[in-house]
Amino acid sequence: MERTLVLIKPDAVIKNIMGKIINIYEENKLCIEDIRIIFPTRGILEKHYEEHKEKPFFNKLISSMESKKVAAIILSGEKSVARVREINGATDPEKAALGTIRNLYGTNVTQNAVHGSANLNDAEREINIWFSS
Ligand code: IDP
Ligand code: MG
Repeated sequence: MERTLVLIKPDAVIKNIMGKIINIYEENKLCIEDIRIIFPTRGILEKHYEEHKEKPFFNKLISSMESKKVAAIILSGEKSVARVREINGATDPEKAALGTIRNLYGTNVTQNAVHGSANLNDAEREINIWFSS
C-alpha cells in the first residue's frame, strides 16, 4: 500500500474542523496509519519546505505554521499520493475545484488547510521528517 503525508495546517485546526477533514480522507478509502499533534519548530518546517526556500512566500509560509498546532498524518491506500492531492485541490483555495478540502476549508493561498506530498519520494522523505523522533 502506498503511503503519503498529510498535514492539517493551523488555519484548519483553529476552525475546529480536523475531524471533518479526516472524515473526507476516510470516506475516500484512505486509512490513517499514524497521527501526531505537533507544534513544529522553524527547523522542521524549513526541512519540510526546503524546495521552496528561495520563494518569496517562504518566510510567510513558515511563520504561519511555526509553533502552531498541526496534525501530521500518514495515510495509506491505493495511489494515495495522487488521490490525496486531488482531494486536497489546487494550492490556491480560490482556484480549487468545488468540494475539495481547500475549496471547502482553505483560508488563503498560504493558509490553505492541508498539505499533501507531491510524489512518492517526497512522501517517504516527509514521513521521516515528521515521524522520526
Ligand atoms: P502544494 O501545497 O499545493 O503542493 P506548493 O507549491 O508545494 O503547493 O507550495 C507549498 C505551500 O506554500 C502551499 O501549500 C502554500 O501554503 C504556500 N504557497 C504556495 N504558493 C504560494 C503563493 O503564491 N503565495 C503564498 N503562499 C504560497
Ligand atoms: Mg508541494
